[in-house]
Amino acid sequence: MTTAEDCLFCQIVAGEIPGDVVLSTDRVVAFRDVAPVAPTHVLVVPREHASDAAATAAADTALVGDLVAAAAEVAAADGLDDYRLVFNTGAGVGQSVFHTHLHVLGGRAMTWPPG
Ligand code: D5M
Repeated sequence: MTTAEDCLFCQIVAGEIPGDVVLSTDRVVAFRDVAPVAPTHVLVVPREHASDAAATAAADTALVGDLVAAAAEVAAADGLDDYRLVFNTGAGVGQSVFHTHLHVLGGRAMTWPPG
């Protein structure tokens, strides 16, 4: 299990490793994904470490709303009317970083269902 001490996104939040930060509040930080899969690909993360969105919700339900509100700000700043928000939850669906993060994806056409 990833702990706050060895967590990549905690280190970005703390400014210990660089991130292309586009929004920062007392509760959340948003930075551009290092391997973008769309013209806009931003990750919105809580400052407080938790392994996934459900764990964040269990600890602080309102924080999930803060993540979504920040995602909407990021999308608006990039001029997006249409965008996709994704919380991958579990390695089986592609979660690779075990610090809650909300993907903000936009700027190209997308299909449904996702792969
Ligand atoms: O998404 C984890 C995402 O994190 C994945 O799209 C790559 C991104 N990533 C990994 N390292 C970094 C750094 N250092 N900066 C920015 N983005 C990064 P998941 O849903 O867990 O698969």
